[in-house]
Amino acid sequence: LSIELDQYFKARRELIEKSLDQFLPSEQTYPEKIHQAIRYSLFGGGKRIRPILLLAGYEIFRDDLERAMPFACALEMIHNYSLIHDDLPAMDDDDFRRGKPTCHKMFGEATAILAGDALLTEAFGLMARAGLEMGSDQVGLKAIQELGQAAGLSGIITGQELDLEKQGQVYNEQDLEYISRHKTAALIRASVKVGGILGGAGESELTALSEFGERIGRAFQIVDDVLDFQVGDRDRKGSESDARKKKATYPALLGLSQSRELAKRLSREALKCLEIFSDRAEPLRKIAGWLVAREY
Ligand code: GRG
Repeated sequence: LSIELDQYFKARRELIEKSLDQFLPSEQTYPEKIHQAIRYSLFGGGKRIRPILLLAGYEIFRDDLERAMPFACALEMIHNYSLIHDDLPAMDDDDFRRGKPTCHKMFGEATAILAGDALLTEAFGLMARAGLEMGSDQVGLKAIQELGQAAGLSGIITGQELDLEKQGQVYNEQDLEYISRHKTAALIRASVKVGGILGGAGESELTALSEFGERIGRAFQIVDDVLDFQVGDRDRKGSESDARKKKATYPALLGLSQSRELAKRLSREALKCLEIFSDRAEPLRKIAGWLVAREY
């Protein structure tokens, strides 16, 4: 990771975390436990990749990052809801996330379910308020529509459903492509695209951003699988490995080197999609490079 990109990530994370803190009630708000559970998960050491991608898409067109911040934070809230619910005993049944006990281990299942529900619901409320403040312009609504699709049946829900159905079952490359496109790429694609929508991108620019996002989203999932396969999640996040859970993954089906090749190919294709943009898309290009080279 270059020092330059490292500093860029750090600065963006600080901005995002400051806004997240402002958009949500404090831990002292009554009844305290649900607010504690929400903040425990939301401020538990996430990489903030999705909001960083949204802002990187936005900054191709505009400099006023604050305007996009409610949407960037909403995205991170939706992502954290999906992680809290994914960790529940009825789903992946994980005791650890990011090296710490999962939300339900700390606060109980019922509160963890509610914390996830709250993050999802508040995310859409936050975007609607921000959209209204944008006046008669429809970009807010378009952004909400895009994230609604990615968080819904065209995205993480169906991806998660097939992922659960294929656990311990026979699967093929088509299944893996479906799972990675829906479970992971949908939200990552929407991140980049919503940045463009809010920035005022034209149709062909939006298509380019969307195709870029789809490819880095798939590459991100493959790299996640590869890292899990190499070191096992107990070392990386403190949770049970995919192999032990008999999950459908790229390295288990194709082997490590073919999986790495596929991720690299997707990232090369992704970079091609950005050729129509000036050097204002440089952060987005650097992030794409980092996503496949990352080791955490
Ligand atoms: C609707 C319950 C429900 C789940 C949706 C997103 C999802 C499906 C489940 C989360 C688990 C998972 C492994 C998703 C794949 C995407 C992925 C690699 C998530 C981890 O994202 P990072 O690495 O997480 O960005 P951090 O910890 O940095 O926030």
